[in-house]
Amino acid sequence: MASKTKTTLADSVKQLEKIENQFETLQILNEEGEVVNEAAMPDLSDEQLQELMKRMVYTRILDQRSISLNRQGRLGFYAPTAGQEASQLASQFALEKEDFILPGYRDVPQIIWHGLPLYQAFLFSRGHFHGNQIPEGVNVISPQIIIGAQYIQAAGVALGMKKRGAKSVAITYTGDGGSSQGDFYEGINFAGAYKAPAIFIVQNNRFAISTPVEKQTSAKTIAQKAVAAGIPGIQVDGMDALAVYAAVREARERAVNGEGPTLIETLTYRYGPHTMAGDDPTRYRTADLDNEWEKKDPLVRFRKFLETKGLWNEDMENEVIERAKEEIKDAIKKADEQPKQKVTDLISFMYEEMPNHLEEQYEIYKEKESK
Ligand SMILES: Cc1ncc(C[n+]2csc(CCOP(=O)(O)OP(=O)(O)O)c2C)c(N)n1
Ligand SMILES: [Mg+2]
Repeated sequence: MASKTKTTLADSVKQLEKIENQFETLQILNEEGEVVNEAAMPDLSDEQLQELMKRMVYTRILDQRSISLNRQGRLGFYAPTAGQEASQLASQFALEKEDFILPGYRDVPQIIWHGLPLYQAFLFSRGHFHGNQIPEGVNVISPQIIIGAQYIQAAGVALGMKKRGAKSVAITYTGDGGSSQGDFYEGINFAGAYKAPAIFIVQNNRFAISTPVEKQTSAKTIAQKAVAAGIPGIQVDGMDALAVYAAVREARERAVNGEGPTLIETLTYRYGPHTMAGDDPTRYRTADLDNEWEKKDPLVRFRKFLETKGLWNEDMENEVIERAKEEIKDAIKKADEQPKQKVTDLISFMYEEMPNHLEEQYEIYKEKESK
């Protein structure tokens, strides 16, 4: 009997190895911007390719400006995004307007490109309630700070879409750290069980603040965690906009065709600190690792690809940079012009119907504010 038990477990170990080794990384553009996987090439027009590049350039500038504005005390909470543009923007680019985004704190670019006015994103950073008043028709919620919670919400939104017969998807994002949360497993499992049209993205930027991904899990990939939920999982090169786009587009097709959710792990890197609250990446990352990832830069490789096709040049790049700077300046001005937030505003906008205990507090603050 003893030897039989040993054999059974040995088979399971082999099976695990086999499964793990089947998770390859989808890449379409290599670091030189050359197409290495023609078969997976997504169907995008020249204009769409240019638009995606414009958004990545714009967002890199937005990141630089947001960091400066934060240092000047003109923004509040900010989680830098440079390095993650392909992972963030190509995934949003694969969506339709009716799709719903449930972002984490680093995913502000996706919701801006999905329609949230920039000045409201700045107000969100400042903790101003108007930053959370999402305009009608813009299918996003405010960035979630509680890691993993958005996975549960996405499963629910997706199930709601399915029940209404909508041909749309809910997409959500977390990080390598977030993939260790219970909510992550509950979300993918629930959506799988109900074949809800959800797309679960894990942006694996190798660190959860200072904790390296190696300490996060003994699984070889995060994508393979889909197997236990009975849903497909794929690992993609998250510095390759085309690979990210192709994977999300296909996941969207499956979802709207009633085939259920997909888990997508994007291998990426954040160049900056975790947030602007004061962590020092040199304490937990080596310069060698930073250099290795900067060589994979999503903008550099996509730019090379477009230049070879005659679809991009310096003038186009400069035009986007200038436009970004102008629009950011206007948006921060508009954010500054918003009336200062009052405690009564905070109370009134928290719930659709004000609970009794808050009514009392509301009256107290109304009185104070009138003086
Ligand atoms: C439930 C929960 N636990 C802890 C935190 C504190 N916290 C904020 S960000 C973070 C690291 C998350 O890392 P990762 O999921 O890899 O995302 P990244 O910041 O790298 O994009 C932690 C632990 C939190 N916000 N929520
Ligand atoms: Mg991370």
